[in-house]
Amino acid sequence: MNRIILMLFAMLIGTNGYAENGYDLWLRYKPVYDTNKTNIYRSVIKQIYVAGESKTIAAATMELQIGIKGLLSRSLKSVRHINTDGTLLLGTPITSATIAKLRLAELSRVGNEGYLIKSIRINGKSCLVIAANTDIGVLYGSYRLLSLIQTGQSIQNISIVDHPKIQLRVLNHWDNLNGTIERGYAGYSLWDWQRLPGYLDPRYTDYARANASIGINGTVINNVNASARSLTKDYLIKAAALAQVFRPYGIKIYLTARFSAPIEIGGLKTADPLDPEVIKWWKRKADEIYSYIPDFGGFLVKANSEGQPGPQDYKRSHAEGANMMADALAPHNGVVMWRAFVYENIKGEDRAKQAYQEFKKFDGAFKSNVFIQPKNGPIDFQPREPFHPLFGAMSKTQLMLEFQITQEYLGFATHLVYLAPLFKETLSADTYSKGKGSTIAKIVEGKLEEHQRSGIAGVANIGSDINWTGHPFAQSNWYAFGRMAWNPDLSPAVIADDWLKMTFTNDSSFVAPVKEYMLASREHAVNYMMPLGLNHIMNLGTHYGPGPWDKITGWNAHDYHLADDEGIGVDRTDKGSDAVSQYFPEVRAQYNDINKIPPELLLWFHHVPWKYKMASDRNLWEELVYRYYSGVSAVEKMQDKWDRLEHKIDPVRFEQVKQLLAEQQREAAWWRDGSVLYFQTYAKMPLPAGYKAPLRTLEHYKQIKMPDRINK
Ligand code: GCW
Repeated sequence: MNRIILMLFAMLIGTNGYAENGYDLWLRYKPVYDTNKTNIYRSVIKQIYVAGESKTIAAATMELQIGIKGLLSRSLKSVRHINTDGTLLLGTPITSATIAKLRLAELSRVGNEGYLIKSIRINGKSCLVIAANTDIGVLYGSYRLLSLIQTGQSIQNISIVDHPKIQLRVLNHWDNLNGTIERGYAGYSLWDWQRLPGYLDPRYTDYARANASIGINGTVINNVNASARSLTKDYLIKAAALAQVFRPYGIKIYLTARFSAPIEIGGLKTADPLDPEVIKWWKRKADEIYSYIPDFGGFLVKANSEGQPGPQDYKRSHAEGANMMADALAPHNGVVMWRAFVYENIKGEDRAKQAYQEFKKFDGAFKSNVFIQPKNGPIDFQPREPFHPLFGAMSKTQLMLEFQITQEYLGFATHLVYLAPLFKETLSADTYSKGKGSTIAKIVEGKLEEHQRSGIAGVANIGSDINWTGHPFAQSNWYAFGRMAWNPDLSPAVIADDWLKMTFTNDSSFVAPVKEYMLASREHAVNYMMPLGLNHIMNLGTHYGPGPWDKITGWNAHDYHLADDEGIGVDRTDKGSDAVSQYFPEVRAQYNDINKIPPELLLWFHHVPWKYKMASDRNLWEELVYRYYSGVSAVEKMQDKWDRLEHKIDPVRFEQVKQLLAEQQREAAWWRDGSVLYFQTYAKMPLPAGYKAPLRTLEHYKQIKMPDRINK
């Protein structure tokens, strides 16, 4: 009862006068609470002088007006000349003679999307200039300026020069035409196909604002398990309407292309990529798409994977399939993003080796507008995987890295798991392909092998929920993906810090402890789900909750952990499946050697005896138990921590997170107890002293069914 009254009260008043529902994401623009700072900010920005007429410049101006109004309670006067100190000047050397006259040398370094924000005296007046080579650069600079104020940083005497390190920074929506989302945990699809193109939901603009604010410049709006219908005229017109909303924000639309579309919607008898009719069909289709969407980005393709059609259906290769589509798009500058997530549903070769085996041989065979898109790890977005061996192995091919922002294997929208440390782990992994320092970040940036194009993708966690992502903290994963796509060198801590301040409060007594937890949260989840390199032991139907015992046809959970009376783990060394041979010698030597492999990847590469002595001095069984229990107790500690932060943020989001943490704790304990009891049947050792035994039997945990939910 008390809780309900509290919630109602909160809905009426909230901390800042009204309830916060999370809709505004990190673009809340709440008043700066430090009056000194407010006064300084106000003296630096008194009025705005905008050069340029485009919709993008209008979007930048609108954002600055809304932002400054919220942050500094000031309506920015728009002027046409610099007549006082405190003028914010926006534009490019093309749109503004004043900016052209400044001859800003930095602009030669920022490319098409970068910007500079600089304090400059013009005509004796102190001004703040946001300059770029393009209007999009000006828009990005405007968001950056607002974020400086949102996070309480100085904007006096500044000089910031920034530009993205990766060209294509793309969200992949796994949204179906019927409104459901594959692996989406925040409600239904944002795209209202029924009412498009006539009705443009204002959410589309807010979606574009949020993405532009973190530098995302592309979106694949439909599922990789694609429907050919999305390429029909009706749907292209709808997609074109979305493209029109996104365009001012620098966001291009891409579509997934079902390989068999020429048969399904084209009336052809085949989709053979070498068939002249098929080639003609895709060319015409591309021309048609560009007639509706002149800046269309290109196709994302999942071919010959998990039952999807592809060139191999006609005994043609991935290269022949991808190149045929690339030729159709090339006259329009479109690209093909061809996924490397392929494996046989029937058990045979080690699944971790399959993508490399299928793709490596085609290195150098792809057209210049093709990307090959591997996931971060060789199996499937598991809580922890070693990096994908294709990185470094295909130096003549543009590789587009795919992360999963939606938490398919990391607690859906129920668990607080901050993914930036996972992203960072992959980006900073050293492949040694060209000697020490050949990191995945450099490969993806196109720097290491000097590719013309570069790109990175993230499977979106966005849906129709009022706060976009379901869990309030899942917003941080969308945010972190964008920030790291722009600059892979950023640290997860800096990103968490910015996000917390913009999303909740600048109060350091809130930010510091919550940030600390966020940074460790992924490791905690690994520990209570799949520690020590274990993977794919979730319930195989729902992908939720523990299921190391699960058996379905084809691959079953046991194949991924291979527990027996001797030990546990999959031998992928040169004595086992030899997956280690797909890595460069330095990495291979480390992974192959049980004494050199980090414990976090131990059971991915080695089958290890239960009594094996770990560096911690515990034996393997004890270490496994230790990790499962420490994962759960970390969540419990976070619950205590969170309770102590009650009045520091608005009550609605406080209460939401509190409830979700309680769910997370229950489910973490379910993971721990089910898994420990199951593995104990092989290890045949008691729980080490000091651990509380699970309350129920293994049979009980095996029977737990995940409650129904939409879009699982
Ligand atoms: O992780 C698996 C998911 C599938 C998904 C597939 C893929 C879109 O369980 O739902 O299908 O990966 O990435 O293609």
